[in-house]
Amino acid sequence: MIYSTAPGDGVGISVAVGDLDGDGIDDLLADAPLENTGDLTYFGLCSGDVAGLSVAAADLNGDRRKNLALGALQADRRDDSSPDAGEFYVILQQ
Ligand SMILES: [Ca+2]
Ligand SMILES: [Ca+2]
Ligand SMILES: [Ca+2]
Repeated sequence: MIYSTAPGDGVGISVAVGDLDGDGIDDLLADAPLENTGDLTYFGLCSGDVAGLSVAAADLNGDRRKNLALGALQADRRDDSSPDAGEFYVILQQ
């Protein structure tokens, strides 16, 4: 069982399954998009972006390994020019 350590974190709102580390065994990703206590950090994203409200695992670069796609509903664009316009990230493993 996966559970949150703080009320309102939203653990389980978004989940994805896919072999993210290439070991042949599917991995489970469960995000906490409403977490605001600093227990979860996405480097490059700001507090309040609601990162992880949507997640997906798929091979997006053709290397046969699943990549993680992550939506940040209330992100403001990299230059802060569009408040709450949202952003979308793809994480490519090395
Ligand atoms: Ca795996
Ligand atoms: Ca891939
Ligand atoms: Ca925002």
